[in-house]
Amino acid sequence: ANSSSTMNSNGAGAEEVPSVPRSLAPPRKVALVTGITGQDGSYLTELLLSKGYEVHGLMRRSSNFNTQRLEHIYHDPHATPSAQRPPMRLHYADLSDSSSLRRALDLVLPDEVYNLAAQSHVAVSYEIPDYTADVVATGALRLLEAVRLSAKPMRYYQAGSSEMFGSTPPPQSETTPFHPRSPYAAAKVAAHWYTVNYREAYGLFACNGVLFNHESPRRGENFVTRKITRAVGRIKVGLQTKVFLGNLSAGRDWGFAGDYVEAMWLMLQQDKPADYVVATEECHTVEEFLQAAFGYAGLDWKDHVVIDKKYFRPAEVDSLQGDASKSRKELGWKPKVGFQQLVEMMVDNDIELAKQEKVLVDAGYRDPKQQA
Ligand code: NDP
Ligand code: GDR
Repeated sequence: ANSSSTMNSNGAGAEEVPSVPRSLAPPRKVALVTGITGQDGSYLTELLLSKGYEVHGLMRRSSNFNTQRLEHIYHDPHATPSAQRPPMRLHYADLSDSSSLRRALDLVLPDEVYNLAAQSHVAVSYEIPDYTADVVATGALRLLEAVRLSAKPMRYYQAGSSEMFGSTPPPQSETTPFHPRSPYAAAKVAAHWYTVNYREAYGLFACNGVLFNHESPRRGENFVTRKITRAVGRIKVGLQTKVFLGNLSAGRDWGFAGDYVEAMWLMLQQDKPADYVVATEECHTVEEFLQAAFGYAGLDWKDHVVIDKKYFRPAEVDSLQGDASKSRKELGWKPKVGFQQLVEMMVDNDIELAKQEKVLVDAGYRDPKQQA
């Protein structure tokens, strides 16, 4: 018996199924991904499957289905023979529960572990600081400890963040001092140093990716880029007229998530473990993002944006712009998607989504005031 589980035929639930019979499967690398249901988890899963990996994801229990970003990858085991299904399995676990992490590692015995799970919203981390620290910092420590105690050697990737630089001015590189400005950022700094410590103390192959903001059509809808592009789509088709935002002058180095997961994988393929900054090396303000997104849709953002103080943070990170020269040189990594292309990709996606919502609204199946 084992605890492996998958989505049901709606692609959204979870139920008990037997694990992949290893003896019958061709030899392939095995990866374990925490946070598989998130933006990066879904892109990383696609990348690893395309490289021939067997991918195991850890998902937390939720009262709602939380597997929407994986629906295009998942095949119902009752409808599709196992030989035709991608080698991907989901298991329940939680970063706050060390026994679940140990059990998952013992069951899966991965070659590579990608720790992407987090309470990843900076503003929300002020509302739930204990929980954020528990999952982001202590969660990483729990997983590192489980990896260390495992009989099989495993390579470990830690999802670090440019938020760790906080108020230290740009450009920010691997040698820039951290000055975190939120409970989330402080917890990521702790996770960063736990990872360095496990590398130095136990010789673990453990890497920190210090990734600057990366976005996509799969970005959570309460991060500023997606909040803006969702609003552009809905305004364009007449489902809303206003969007409420906070600080428009903050600068971010925004890249495409699909490019960034490649850097994660590259880090674990090197001869030696190290830490790497991953960034486009360009900074744009939230206002510039507004101009690009509304402008692309033929709209003027000033007609639609209302400033609401509730979206300002107790402490802001004013300006982030990475120096990714180490990743370029040592990993051979560079971003493929630029700022304008990223904005257009997200706006195109969200106009299409809004058109689908509009059909439901026009047919009386949906209240136009209802947010997505
Ligand atoms: P998301 O918020 O989209 O995904 C976070 C994932 O973590 C989700 O799968 C979520 O599950 C899961 N999760 C949350 N809490 C727990 C928990 N207690 N136990 C297990 N899983 C949990 O984040 P991204 O994909 O954007 O980011 C991935 C990682 O990279 C995060 O660690 C983030 O902090 C970090 N990061 C992100 C950057 C970005 O710009 N996107 C930049 C730098 C770092 P559920 O789906 O159920 O919510
Ligand atoms: P960030 O992303 O905090 O950089 O963290 P977010 O999109 O939340 O904020 C970016 C900037 O936009 C400003 N802002 C608003 N932000 C949100 N969410 N909602 C608003 O209405 C709004 N108005 C203005 C913010 O003040 C901020 O300056 C993201 C997350 O993915 C982290 O997990 C990750 O570590 C970092 O990126 C790198």
